[in-house]
Amino acid sequence: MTKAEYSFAGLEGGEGLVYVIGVPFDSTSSFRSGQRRGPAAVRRASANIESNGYVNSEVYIENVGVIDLGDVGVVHGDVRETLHRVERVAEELGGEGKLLAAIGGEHTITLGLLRGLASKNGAPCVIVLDAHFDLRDEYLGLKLSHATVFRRALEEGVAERVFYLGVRAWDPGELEYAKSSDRVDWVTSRMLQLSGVANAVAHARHFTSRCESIYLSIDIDFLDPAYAPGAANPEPGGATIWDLLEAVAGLASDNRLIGVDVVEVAPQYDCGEATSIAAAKALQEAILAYYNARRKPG
Ligand SMILES: [Mn+2]
Repeated sequence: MTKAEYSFAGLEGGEGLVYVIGVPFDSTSSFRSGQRRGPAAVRRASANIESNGYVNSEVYIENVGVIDLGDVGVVHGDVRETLHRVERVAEELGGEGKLLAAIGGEHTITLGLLRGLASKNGAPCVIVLDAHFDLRDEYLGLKLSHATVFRRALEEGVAERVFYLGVRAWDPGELEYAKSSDRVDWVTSRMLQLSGVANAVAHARHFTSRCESIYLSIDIDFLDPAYAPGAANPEPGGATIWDLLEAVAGLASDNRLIGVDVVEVAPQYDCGEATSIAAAKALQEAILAYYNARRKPG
């Protein structure tokens, strides 16, 4: 691990309910790379916004017990070794009633996080906020890529089932795969707009109702490019910032949650740091929702 310039929410040390790590990796990025600078930008944003939530509006991040351990020492250009290192860190930090919160980096890092957490806790069910399925068998000749993450996770058994919110752009092959698997289900971005975020969250909760543990993965391209111009693979027709925070709060309010990540922020393409701030706010909301859920009896 290497020390980061800013810590998440500007917090230092203390008793931990939540561990934060950064994974500054972007080597398989195929369009607008630069997600290696995501952790620094999201932390900087998190240290400069107010510490209460949007939904969890009367709870404050400094009361949760967040420990930022810095960044995983990634190896640029070597996805296998980087995932191996992420896996070891996740295995060490995961479980025992703690929440692991990771800041990417490209979406590929989620595979390392799931491998590590699954080896400790068993495979979680994964809820993904994303414009894309990331279910290709291979992409640009690579089996390990930001576009294949959840195909590998399902095959390896490190994700029990996967539910997507906000998908709207796919390759015919991955749509076919998604339709043929009873371990995959989704609400498209269009259905989310038409039926509302509360229905989408209820659908996700139903699909994961029998799961022992939950992992929440937030690809910032879930948001419309209007709200997240600094996404690495922006796709029109996405969610609003209000939908993002409502969805995150609804899904993370669950004491089965063992991990959360926010990925795919490419700060060089950002405008006015809007994307980094949205990512920081979403991760903060997830942590506050989890903290609130843990405080409730039963
Ligand atoms: Mn993705």
